[in-house]
Amino acid sequence: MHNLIPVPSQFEPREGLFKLTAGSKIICCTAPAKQPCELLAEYLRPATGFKLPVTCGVTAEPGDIVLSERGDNTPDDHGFLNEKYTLDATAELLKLSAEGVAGLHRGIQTIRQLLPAQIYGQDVAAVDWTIQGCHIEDFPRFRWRGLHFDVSRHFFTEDQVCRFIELAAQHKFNTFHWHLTDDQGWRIEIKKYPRLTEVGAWRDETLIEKHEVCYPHRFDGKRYGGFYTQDGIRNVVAFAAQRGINIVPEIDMPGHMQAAVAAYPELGNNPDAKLKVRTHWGISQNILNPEESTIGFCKDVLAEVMTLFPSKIIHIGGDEAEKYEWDDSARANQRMIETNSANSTELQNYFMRQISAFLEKNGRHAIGWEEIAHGGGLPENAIAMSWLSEDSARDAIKQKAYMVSANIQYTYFDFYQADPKHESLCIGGDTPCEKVYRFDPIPKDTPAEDVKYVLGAQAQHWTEYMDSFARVEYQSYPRACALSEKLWSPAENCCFLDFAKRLKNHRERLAQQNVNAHPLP
Ligand code: TNX
Repeated sequence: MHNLIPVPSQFEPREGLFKLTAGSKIICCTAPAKQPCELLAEYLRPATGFKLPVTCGVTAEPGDIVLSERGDNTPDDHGFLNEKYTLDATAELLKLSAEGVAGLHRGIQTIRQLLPAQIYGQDVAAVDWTIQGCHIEDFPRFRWRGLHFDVSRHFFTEDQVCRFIELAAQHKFNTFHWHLTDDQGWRIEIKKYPRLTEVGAWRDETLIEKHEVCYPHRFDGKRYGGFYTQDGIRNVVAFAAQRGINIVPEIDMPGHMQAAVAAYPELGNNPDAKLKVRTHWGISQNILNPEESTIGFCKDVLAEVMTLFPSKIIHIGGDEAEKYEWDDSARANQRMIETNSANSTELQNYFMRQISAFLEKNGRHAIGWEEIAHGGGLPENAIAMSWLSEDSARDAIKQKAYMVSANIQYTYFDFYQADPKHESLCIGGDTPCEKVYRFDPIPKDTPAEDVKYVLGAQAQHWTEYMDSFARVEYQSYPRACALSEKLWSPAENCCFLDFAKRLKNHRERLAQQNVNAHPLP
């Protein structure tokens, strides 16, 4: 049988053995198919040493790979594409056909997995590059299959972010949620507000050990930071697009904004406070003020974000905005009156609605952590990202609004995956791989006709306690393999024991790429 992860919808073994050789060609005949063909050639080259030509207008000969798509490349209102594909391996040809180019992106990852695991390696190896004959029909169960990555708490280079995305693509994820700003560092260059990165991208030092447990807090005394230039961001967006991955950028507001307030004190509630970029973890009580000018600042930032990210969906945060400052501030109380808000929660709702409406005016949709629905419901057309409980997911669905599950019980990969005694420090939790595999993004008792409101789900990589990329990989794999299967494969094909068997072989693919995967399960 096969060792595909995620498991395809349909797999039938067939007679024959397809053999890739130095003489193989990659053939495609539509313009959109050319890029995935070239990516496939690039993928196959390091391990095989073959420089497979990508050609058109020739007849396929034995040993060739043929890619075709039928032109279904129009995204839906949320930007999602048709990802269905069919793959046929025979003694003569390897044929990948799809409705659209997104299906080719998924299919070329399947081709790699069908080859010997050394295909993921770097050295030209003396391997028989054969694929057992088969017929595969495959398509995703959910539209949004995501991995979230916090690059504020710890900063990761463009190359590391690209590797994160490449590994995601291998598991047929299609959404990369890039958490670019937070209290501990602002990571995206904004031309109109240079101090966001000049000041906001750097903190004086970083907490050592666990937040709120070890008193007095101890710090490392080392200035820390970094950011992406707009050109750097464009490179990452292009790298992701080449793999059929959409990047949903997040600018978190009105909380998790201490780095921005440190850069521009007039955005805060106490302009004289001289706040610094936060050096420890936990929720900051220093949030944006609710002035119209501050909402204007957020719109300016998002205007630049929209020039960099083609995503139809933009994340506006909204989580954990503690509003002690608003409750205590005469100006904020004045704003409550001006905006007809009965309290500070309603004032935040007003804030989020202005931002969401601005995105709508620009042809995009807002997504926000579930708190964007507090104090007045979800803004029109906004998507809820449910994290604390299924109730928020159910509320969104009841409102006939779309939701994405980031369920804290199952999808927080900053949580422990094994006995804490033997693990490096994590924020807490207990989320072994097998538990991830038990996750279902559809809230219990969702009426069948409302299942369509569940766009999908994603795993969270909050990086307070992940200070290296090796650590990120350790937290992510193999749990991301488990999640990928639950989001891609039909529920009736998902069986943990079978997954665990396939994972044994899949680990060899990860090992070929030196992925620092956790040994369990
Ligand atoms: C809550 S989940 C947060 C993050 C933290 C995370 C740690 C969410 C929307 N906000 O700011 O990093 O917990 O698990």
